[in-house]
Amino acid sequence: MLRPVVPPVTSRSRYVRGGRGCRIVNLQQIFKMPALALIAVSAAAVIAAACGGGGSSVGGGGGTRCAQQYGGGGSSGSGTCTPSPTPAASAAAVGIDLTGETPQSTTSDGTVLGFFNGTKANTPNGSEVVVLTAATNVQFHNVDPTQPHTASFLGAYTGSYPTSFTNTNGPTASAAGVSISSPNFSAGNINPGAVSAVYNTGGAGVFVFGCAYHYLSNNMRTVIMVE
Ligand SMILES: [Cu+2]
Repeated sequence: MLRPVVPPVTSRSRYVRGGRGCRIVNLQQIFKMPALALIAVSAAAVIAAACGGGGSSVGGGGGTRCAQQYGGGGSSGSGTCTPSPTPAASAAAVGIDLTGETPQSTTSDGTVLGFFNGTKANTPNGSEVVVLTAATNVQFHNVDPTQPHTASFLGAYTGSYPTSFTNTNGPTASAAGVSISSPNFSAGNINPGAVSAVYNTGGAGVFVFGCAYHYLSNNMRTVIMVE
């Protein structure tokens, strides 16, 4: 003789309110309880709407739910949700390093030191003129193992380097997104191994950049060509 799956009402109510002793493991039991069933269906709808992409009329605006969940909107949904790919702000990398570097002579931009294209880690004598594409993202990477640096704008390159460090921001970082050739732009203090905010390369030009800490003492400087 089969025993009934659903316990009597009295024991069911005790199960629902039960604390640690409550053990409801039978799905059929769960879905026969109206309140729990409603919660379960709602949760399923939320998960479907959040992760199922467009076209669902159940949740209405599934993408929004997902965006809220990942944007810190405080959703209480517990389902795993794969966010639609948010394009990472790709940015050209400008490496900074002084340790192990020696001044490099260039054909038309004088002697440069401490800046280079990309993020080659602490490569001796990697210093070079930096070339960037106009109106794109750029980020400064300090790959120096021991020393903090800045990348600070010192004006257009006119065939020689300023004899003094005139950038008034120096260790103070400019706001993310601004043009690196805006007046007194500085990527600010960048500790060893750290990166700056993402900035914009702005308009074309040939610009002098230097480190606030080592411009005068080491001639740590370069030309950044934006083209
Ligand atoms: Cu420096």
